[in-house]
Amino acid sequence: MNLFFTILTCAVVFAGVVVPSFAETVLDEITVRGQQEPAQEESLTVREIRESPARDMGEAIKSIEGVSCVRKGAIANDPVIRGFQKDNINVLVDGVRIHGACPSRMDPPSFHVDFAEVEKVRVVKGPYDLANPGSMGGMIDVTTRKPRQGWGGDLALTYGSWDTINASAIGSYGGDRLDALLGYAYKYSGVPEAGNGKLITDVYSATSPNRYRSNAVDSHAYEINTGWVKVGFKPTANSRTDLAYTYQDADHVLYPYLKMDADYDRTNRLNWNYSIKDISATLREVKLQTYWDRVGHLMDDRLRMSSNPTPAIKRPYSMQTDARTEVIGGKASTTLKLGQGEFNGGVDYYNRNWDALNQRAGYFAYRTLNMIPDVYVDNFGIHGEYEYPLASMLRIKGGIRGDFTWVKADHGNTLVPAGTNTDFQNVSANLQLTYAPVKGLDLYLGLGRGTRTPDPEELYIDVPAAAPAVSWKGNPALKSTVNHQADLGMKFSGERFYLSASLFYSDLTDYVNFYSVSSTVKSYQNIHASMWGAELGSQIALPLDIYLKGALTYTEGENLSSGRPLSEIPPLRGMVAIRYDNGVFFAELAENLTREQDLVDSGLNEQRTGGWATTDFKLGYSFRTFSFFAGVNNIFDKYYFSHLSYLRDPFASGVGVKIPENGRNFYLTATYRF
Ligand SMILES: [Cu+2]
Repeated sequence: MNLFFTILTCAVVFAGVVVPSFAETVLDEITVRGQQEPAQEESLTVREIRESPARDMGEAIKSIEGVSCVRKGAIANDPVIRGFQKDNINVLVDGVRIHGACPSRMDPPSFHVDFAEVEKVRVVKGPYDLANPGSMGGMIDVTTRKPRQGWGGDLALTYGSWDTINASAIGSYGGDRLDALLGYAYKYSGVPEAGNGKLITDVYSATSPNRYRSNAVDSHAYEINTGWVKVGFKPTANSRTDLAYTYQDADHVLYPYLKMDADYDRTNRLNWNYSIKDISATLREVKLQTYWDRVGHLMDDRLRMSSNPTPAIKRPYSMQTDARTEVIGGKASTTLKLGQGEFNGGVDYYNRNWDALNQRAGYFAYRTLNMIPDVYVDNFGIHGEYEYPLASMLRIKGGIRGDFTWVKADHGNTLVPAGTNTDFQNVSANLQLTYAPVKGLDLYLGLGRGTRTPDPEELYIDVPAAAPAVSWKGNPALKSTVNHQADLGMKFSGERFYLSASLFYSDLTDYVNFYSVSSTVKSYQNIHASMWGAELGSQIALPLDIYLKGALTYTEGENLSSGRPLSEIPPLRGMVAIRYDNGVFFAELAENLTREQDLVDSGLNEQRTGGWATTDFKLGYSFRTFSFFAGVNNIFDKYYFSHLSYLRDPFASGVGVKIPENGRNFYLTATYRF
């Protein structure tokens, strides 16, 4: 602490003498967060994205109240909103629905967008997005960067502990009619070390079949190349069309949490948009979108001892899964000015295919098993929302959405025959009231009904195993989950501060719960569940360019059918940060605190996780179009575990095996903008 205050004092003196303050980025942020963002939404600002040493978007948005993530390796962080994860939330990139191919979720949707592509991340907490199917517990809306006016470019290079490299180059041109952007990103990392000085791959006993081979334990953790191009054209002054394409190739991604690692993960993402504005006094905007994406994923255990338990056995691997998923979709929407209010409505459609083939040695003799049996999901939806100012201090917004979903397995497995199908009809709706009795005070009430259909894995996955090993089976009889949620929010803000508080309660009918059917079978069941929680956030600008930030997040989930806690719920978490920032130079010290999680699902043998505190420090300096950032995370080299970052059977790589979080790590970033 003393060291920090010495640095801080030096910084204040140095900055006060040498550089005049010219930008007030953090103050702008306070204004946006306090006065412009709706109570149920949060965002990651451009500044936070620029400063963040995060390897991916999932890791970066952990800084938002109410958001955490599940980690299975050094990258591929999977966001969790409050207690909602996986298909209980939507993660969309420029409105594009993208899914991971891996049945063990090595590649969550957020993995398929490079952090360097990202301009803004908006998080909607609760069932308040009606423009997309399935935003039952919330939505993460990623907006990618657009070209700036004229010729421009951005170069960024981060180098850090364990040879971590985040490098990106973006070139763009923005004209009156035509604009274009070209980007490239390269990411690489060695295997991180935990606070105990051991590699995160070095967590297995000397006899575990899942331990890494000696030549793989310290191989690199991942290597990812991403390239993207975006071309825009304005046919008229009030219309625009653009086409964007991204290709991502991730190689050799280690997942010490699981029994296999990824050989590759290849993504294609194509997105076309057209919009026309100000058509008439009533017809304000019409938007059209079509997209296509495809992910191919191959994983096996060739880096683990299980692949070749004895030198006598010659085989490349003992298990492998070859998976792919593809989505094609389209949307049409319109904005109308009706009376004093505004109407937004539209229709959307998507088709998703998911196929995963599994091969295993031993009893299965490398027979190909239809793990996910070539499943097609078709979804058609229609939605409308109306926002109306009831009085100068009171706004009301309400809407409704209907969805038709058809699911069909083209192949069969030991669980279902080929041609098995099911369908769902769902209605989502919400009503939101914002009341501002005095300037600077906003009160919010949200009532929402959100739905989501069971996904192909929960319905039809089949991973048979010879007992005593555990089989993993889908449940073809699953129903859609319905979330009835109430949100209360309060925001108190001024020129130099904001304080926000929110409280939610969620009643979940037919929540899809993973459970033990018997000691040798695990599957999914519909249960009655509830979740509640609260978040507190604040940012304050003090004199002498000093800023304080604090956040607190809590969620509790209960399986009302069994009276047990829900599994994988993040524990109580808080953050406090002090920052000196004069617009040219900044220094920030942050303390992250997490309480132990003892609300665990004993039915899945979920274990409690202890509490922890870590300290991060960063510095930054801007000189003309150059910026430099340097930081150290987990300064005191704490050895700790995140409750969400390990999984249970049949996904877990061993009984009692937990993967620790990263130990002390340094990074240096240089950016150049022209
Ligand atoms: Cu995988």
